[in-house]
Formats: sequence, structure tokens, C-alpha cells
Amino acid sequence: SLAALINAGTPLDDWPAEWFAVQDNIRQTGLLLSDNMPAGAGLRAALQGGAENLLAEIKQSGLRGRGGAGFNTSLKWQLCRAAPATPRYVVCNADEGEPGTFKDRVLLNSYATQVFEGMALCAYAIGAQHGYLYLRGEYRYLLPPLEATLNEMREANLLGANILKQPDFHFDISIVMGAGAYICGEESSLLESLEQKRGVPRVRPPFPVTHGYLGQPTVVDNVETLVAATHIAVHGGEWFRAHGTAQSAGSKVLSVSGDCTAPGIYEYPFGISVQDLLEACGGQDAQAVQVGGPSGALIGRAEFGRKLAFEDLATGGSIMVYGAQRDLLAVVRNFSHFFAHESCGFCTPCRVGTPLLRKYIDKIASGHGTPYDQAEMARLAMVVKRRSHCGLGQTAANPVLDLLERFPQVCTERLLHQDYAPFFNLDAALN
Ligand code: L3W
Ligand code: SF4
Repeated sequence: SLAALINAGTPLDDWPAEWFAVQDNIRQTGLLLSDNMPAGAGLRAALQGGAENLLAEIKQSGLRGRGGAGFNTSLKWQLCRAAPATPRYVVCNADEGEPGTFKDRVLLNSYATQVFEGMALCAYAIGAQHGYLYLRGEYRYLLPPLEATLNEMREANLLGANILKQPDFHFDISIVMGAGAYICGEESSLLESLEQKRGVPRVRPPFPVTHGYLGQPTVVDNVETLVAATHIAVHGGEWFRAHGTAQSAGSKVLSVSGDCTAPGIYEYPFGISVQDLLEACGGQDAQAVQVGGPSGALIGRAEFGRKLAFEDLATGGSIMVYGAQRDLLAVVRNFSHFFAHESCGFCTPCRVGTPLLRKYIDKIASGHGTPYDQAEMARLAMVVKRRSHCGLGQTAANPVLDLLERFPQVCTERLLHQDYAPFFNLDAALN
């Protein structure tokens, strides 16, 4: 049994392989997932046109970072290329840790060549010779197949010295394991961890494009961004730009889970509404949807017409569906525990604030909270959001704030002494 293996301290490598044979469960394919391009197609196309041309195609495509923040990819690559210091590095952020997100796992499991090729394309564009794939600790079982893919690519001259016989193009990739810390998905903590230090977010600016791994110019890109770059290298920027919305070109790979009949991986052009996605996954009866994981937004039925796009509802790829029977307070309580646990402890608002939020939500969930507790929780949530050092703390209070703003009755109906509620101005606390 699992417990016996853990108790015996059996190394992961010796666990039965079938335990790791995860079904990818791809429900809907689109631009990226349906395109079974041969290995090396992106590199061959790029080498033919040259690095300037590749950058121009990426710019034309309008590609934006798929980790959630949506920074312009061509600008990131260009800034790194323009940074005078060498060596430069490419880092693939495969520390997929946002609860409800598993689309990068599928890309790494079934499309690994395209991920590594995207890294090589980035290296070609910025003039890097080495890249790192920082792999989430919990995805350790993917390490052997990923190493095998790297070896196949080396044998095919798609990695290593003189890639595809180019005299000046040398690039190789190492895989580095994370150790299970959510904060290491934040790019500057990831770089600290890559440098064998404790994963604590750096002050930005300077951004990694000029001061990244070992202080050198570095591009840190999400797995899906790099896969998209490979497809753009083959099909061109116009092809990609023709899909999606004005400010969100192309498609998005989504991890759909929760109270729906068909959870799994979906790829749609940006601009699809939440309602359309719910119909596709059998979640029409949902009372709420968590878009972009707990650090994203919790929306109710009134907002199901909103679109998945950077200009409306941005998402790194996590969609969690909550059916009519789901207790949203229990959901938010769970997320508050998650953030309090994952806070790295570096800055006070988050280190102290996230456990206090957890305490308030526990108190309210257990039926012991008062209107005072609710108002204090709201005030504290705003402090954590506004004063935290990094994205983790700045978004850790989102579930609590969304619950109070969009589903106020879920909290208030469990409070003791509800007649005191008028004395505690929740709106003031939230502003
Ligand atoms: C050069 C500038 N580079 C920004 C770069 C920066 C980074 C990227 C985005 O992520 C998201 C959040 C959640 N010169 C630059 C520049 N950059 N200005 O652009 O930067 P930023 O600061 O906008 O966002 P971020 O802090 O890197 C925050 C998401 O991350 N999140 C969770 C994500 C989880 C996953 C997953 O599990 N796969 O991605 C938590 O907050 O959506 O939008 O590269 O260097 N002037
Ligand atoms: Fe660490 Fe939280 Fe502060 Fe980020 S906000 S630096 S995770 S304590």
C-alpha cells in the first residue's frame, strides 16, 4: 500500500510505475493540443528565418505569458536579448502549484518536445546557451520521461552543440526539481531556489530579463507560453493572432475541475465565456466558479457571461466549478488554510496576516464569529492585499474578499449577534 511504501522510506523511483500513469483526459483540443507537429519543426522554421525574424513573428502573434500575468512575450525576449551581460539563460517555470491547475502537467506529459523546443527557440532569440526546467516537486514522476525526451532531442541534434548544424547555436537544458513550495512558482523565488537558496521573492525591479539566474539576464516563461512559441515559429504570428480577442491572442489551455460532469483539459480561443465553458464541461448548474485558482476570482451566476481573456477574467488556466450544494465558506476556508501554510514568512503582512485570516474564517465557519470578526477579517484582508511583498500575499486574501463582496449572505448568516451588524461597516472595511 501507499502507506507501507512511505513508512518504509522507499525512494520514489522504486514505486510501481502504474501509480504514476496519470490519464491526461483531454476533452477539447485547439490550436496547440490538436497540432501533432514533428519534433524540430519549430527550430527548423526559425533557423531558416533567423533570430530577428523569429522575434518579429512572436511580436506579430501578440503572445502573452500564460502563467496568469500576461506580460508581452516578445517584449520580454527582446529586453533580455538587449541586456548587455552574458551569459543569458532561459528558465521554464514548470512549478505548477496553483490549486486546480494541471494543464502544464499535461503539456509536460504529452507535449514535452514542444516545451523544450520553445526553450531552444527562446535561447536562439536571446542568445542563451543554457536553460533550466524547474519542475514542481510533486511532478517528480515526470522526471524520467522528460530526461528521455531531452536525450532523444540531443540525439536528433535539436539540443547540444551546433543545433541543426548551425555553427553558432549551442544550447542545452537541465531539469531541476522543486521541493513542493508554492512560493517557488513566483519567478524570483524560483530563481533563488534554482541558485540553491531558500525560495524567497526578490525585490522587482530589477526584473529577471536583466538580473535573473545568478544575476544574469534571464527569460522565465510558463510551460504553455513556450509551447505556443513553438507553434508560432512553425505557423507564423498572423496564424496565432487570428484567434482570440483584441488583447488576448491565441488560445488558452484550461484545467477544469469540481462539480461538473466532464472535468479535464480544455483548449479554447481566448474570449470564450464562462457560461459556454460550463456548458461544455457539464457544469451548468454551478452557483459559482473560481477562475484562475484561489489567487484569481470567485464569481457567481450574474457574471457567467464574462469572458476568459486578459481584458476581462485573466486566468493561468484553473477553472473550479462549484455546484449548488457546495458550501462556499468551506471552500474559502480551505484556501485560507492553503495560503497561511504556503506563506514564505519573509514579510509581516502575509506571514502574520494569512494565519489571522485563517483564524477568522475558522471562527465564522464554526458558528462562533460575530459581525465584529467579519469586519476585522475584511479590514485585515485589505491590509494583506495591499501591503504584502509579493503576488502570493497580494492575492491570498482574494477568496475572502470575493466571498464578502459577491456572496455576503454565506458569511453573515452564520454570524452570532447579527443584530450588531449595522455597527460594523463592512463596506468601509473593504475600501
Ligand atoms: C521586464 C518589466 N519584465 C513585468 C515580467 C516579469 C514576469 C512577468 C509577469 O505573476 C501571476 C498572477 C497570477 N520589464 C516587467 C517585466 N515583467 N514587468 O512579466 O510579471 P508580473 O509581475 O505582472 O506577475 P508575476 O508576479 O510574475 C503573477 C499568477 O501569477 N499566480 C499563480 C500562478 C500559478 C501558475 C501555475 O500554477 N502554473 O502560473 C499567482 O499569483 O495569475 O497574475 O515574468 O518578470 N517592466
Ligand atoms: Fe513571502 Fe507572503 Fe511576503 Fe510573498 S507576500 S514574500 S509569500 S510572506
